[in-house]
Amino acid sequence: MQSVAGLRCTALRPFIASSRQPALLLACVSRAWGRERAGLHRATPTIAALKPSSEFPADYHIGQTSSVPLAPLCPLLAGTGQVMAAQANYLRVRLEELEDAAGEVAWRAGQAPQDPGMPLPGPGEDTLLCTARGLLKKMQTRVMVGDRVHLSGIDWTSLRGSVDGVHPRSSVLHEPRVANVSRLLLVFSLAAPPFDPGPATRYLVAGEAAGLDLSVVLNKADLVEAAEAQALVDEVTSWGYNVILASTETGVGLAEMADAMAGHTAVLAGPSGGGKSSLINALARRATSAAGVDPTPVEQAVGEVSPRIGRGRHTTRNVTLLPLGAGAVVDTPGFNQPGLEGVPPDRLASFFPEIRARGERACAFANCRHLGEPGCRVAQPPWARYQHYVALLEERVAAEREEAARAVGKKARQGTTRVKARAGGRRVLEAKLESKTHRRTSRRSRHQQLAELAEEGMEEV
Ligand SMILES: Nc1nc2c(ncn2[C@@H]2O[C@H](COP(=O)(O)OP(=O)(O)O)[C@@H](O)[C@H]2O)c(=O)[nH]1
Ligand SMILES: [Mg+2]
Repeated sequence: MQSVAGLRCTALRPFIASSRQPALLLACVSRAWGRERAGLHRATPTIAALKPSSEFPADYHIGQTSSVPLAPLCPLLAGTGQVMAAQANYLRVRLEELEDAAGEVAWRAGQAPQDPGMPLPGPGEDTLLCTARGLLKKMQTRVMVGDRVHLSGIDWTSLRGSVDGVHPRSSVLHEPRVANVSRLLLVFSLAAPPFDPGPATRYLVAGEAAGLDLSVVLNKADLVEAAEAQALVDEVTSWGYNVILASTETGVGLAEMADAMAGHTAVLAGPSGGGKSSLINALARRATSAAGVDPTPVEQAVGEVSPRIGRGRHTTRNVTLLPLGAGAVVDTPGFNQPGLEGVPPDRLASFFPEIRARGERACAFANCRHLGEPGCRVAQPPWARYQHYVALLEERVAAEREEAARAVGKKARQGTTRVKARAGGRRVLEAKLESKTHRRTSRRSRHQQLAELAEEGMEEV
């Protein structure tokens, strides 16, 4: 084990310091050799010899690369992270844990490693540019933003790695499309634009329907009188929500928001102009100054990828998780006025805390819609958002009826007879020729349907 001619000096640099860890050194050297052999980069024989280390395996010679397997070579180069962004074939993954040789967690983000000699990402270097391994693609496992993924082949020099597994998702949000969201903060401004309970209720119902733990942020507290702000805080609190009064101008409420989001993958949603992006920037500035790192505006961190990674700017159309302390946050530009398509009329009541508190099951009729039916315990006595409940119920009932009518029309169109106009305005029913529905499906479209089904199935995982 004398000669390492042909290995790139840079590939070895971080690991020589930790040559006490033979497995790590071994992995690094063989990985570099592997790439050399694959012709991925030209030989730069900068290091002629590596100091023999007494702890280095005696039977290992750096020249004998053929006996050393390639990545995932060394468990020390493996770990777990969260997908922050996905674009084309690349995933940006923020490292959360690194594993030791036995596959045990040896380091967690924000903590000191158990072994002080362990090489760790430098400040701002905890995000790796990764590709999904071929096996994952073969199994049609789609990786989503927010996914917790297993990484192997982590290369500190180029800040790259491979995703070789996806951990089970705790939740999947469809708009924006993010996995593992554990907290929703709905941001409304108290002024400019003023707070309006009607549209706010629509957001709250959509949030409840998504089954997320939600809080309400009433922002721009600096623009209204303290008494007015307090009155609105009290009103929304009386609906049954946890309310945070905030302002990016005065900084009020930022600490409370940071507490609510700590360690979570959070989504900020609400009407455009409420101050979501401004709040995220203020929170990011707060987090970075608390950590003693130079404050970096989030927009910059979002818009630009590290020059070391060498990727371009992410467009705002892509959902991106922004790192925020120990957690991450998703800004939602352009998700205005949720449509509530997934809310069936008979479930609407369960998305109002006021109705839940009144015991919706306590009405005389189990299918009571709370529109003043005899024995209804919800419609009376009057409560603040009752009119918004009724308006949304009417909307959902009408939408459902329309949908049912469309389905009937479709069925009629698919029937076996059709109306044909004859001379003199006579209309006769005529048997339909064999329609497309009864034709044999081609093998090609059968295969395509199967592939689509399999894909859907994988996405549900
Ligand atoms: N006075 C005041 N203005 C704010 C506050 N937060 C945001 N704004 C302003 O509100 C406007 C919309 O903010 P933005 O963050 O883009 O809202 P978004 O659409 O929800 O992301 C911008 O002009 C901000 O400067 C606040 O706390 N106080
Ligand atoms: Mg915004």
